[in-house]
Amino acid sequence: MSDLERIVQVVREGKRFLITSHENPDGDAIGSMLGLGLALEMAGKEVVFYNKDGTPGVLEFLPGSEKVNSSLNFIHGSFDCTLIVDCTDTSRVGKEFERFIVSGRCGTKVIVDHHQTNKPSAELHLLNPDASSTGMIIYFLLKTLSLKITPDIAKNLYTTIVVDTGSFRYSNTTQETFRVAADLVELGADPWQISRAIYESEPLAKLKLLGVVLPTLEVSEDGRLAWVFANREMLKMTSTSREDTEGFVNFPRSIKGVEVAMLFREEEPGDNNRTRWKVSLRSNGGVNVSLIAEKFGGGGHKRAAGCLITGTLTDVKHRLFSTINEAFGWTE
Ligand SMILES: [Mn+2]
Repeated sequence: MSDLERIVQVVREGKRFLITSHENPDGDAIGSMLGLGLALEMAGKEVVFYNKDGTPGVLEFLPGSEKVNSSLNFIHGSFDCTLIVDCTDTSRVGKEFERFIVSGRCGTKVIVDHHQTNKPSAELHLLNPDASSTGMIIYFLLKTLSLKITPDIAKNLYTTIVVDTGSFRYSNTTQETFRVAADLVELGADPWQISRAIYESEPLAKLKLLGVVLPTLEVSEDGRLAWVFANREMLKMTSTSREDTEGFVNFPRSIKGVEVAMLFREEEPGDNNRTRWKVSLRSNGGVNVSLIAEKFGGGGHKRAAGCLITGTLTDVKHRLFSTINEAFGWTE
């Protein structure tokens, strides 16, 4: 039996499901969780939604977003099945979830994802690196299961596609993307309402933050690398939080000739009070930045990846840039 056949069986037979995704969830993570979970609820199943960081404010417009728990403390009993979406590695769900796995209450663990991986960490996997979003994989899974896609489910799944394709602009946008999106619009997703909610509902403070981050823009001598950074001081100064840097990496990426763009975001200090930087990497297509992120213990896709590096910004940049130059045979 294939994994897909077994997943269909586990989902049909199961009564109680836990659905989760990676920390710092984006629109694909939350939209996939809700799109899948609402469909299971419609089929009469009990579903518990869990994400360590809850639903970010910008995604609260998603139908069902209030159902997402940010703790497993109050969850009793065991599940028949745990579905982990938009995430290949259970450690990215967080420590609380890893303890939950050890407690043996997860039932069959299923990973549904479109990230590239060599070692997924569950019993069953539904992986398709060619899918524009995890929500697209969920869409086909719901079809296979003959589950109805209600307007609320359509809104969630359509959102996963919009955010992961950069509004149908990135190279992961295919004929199929438009076909599925068109179907979801027919089923009740409103493109204008969704793009307005995602892209044109920015808090003023986020634009103030952009105003202090953009002057940090630099380009390497050969013009291949470009980056900006946001330190904790800037966040404090503008009363913003880390999630407000979302999308900033697109500014260095938009420069003509740039092949790899980066956003360095200062995180809470780690052990020994050492500075840590969350690095978002974007490729304009020629090179695979997930290879770079993996070298620093992170991961992602060919064109979008991330990792966490400890050290001063100068040191972190130096290590990262030499790794990039070496990996792609570019001379500094
Ligand atoms: Mn995704």
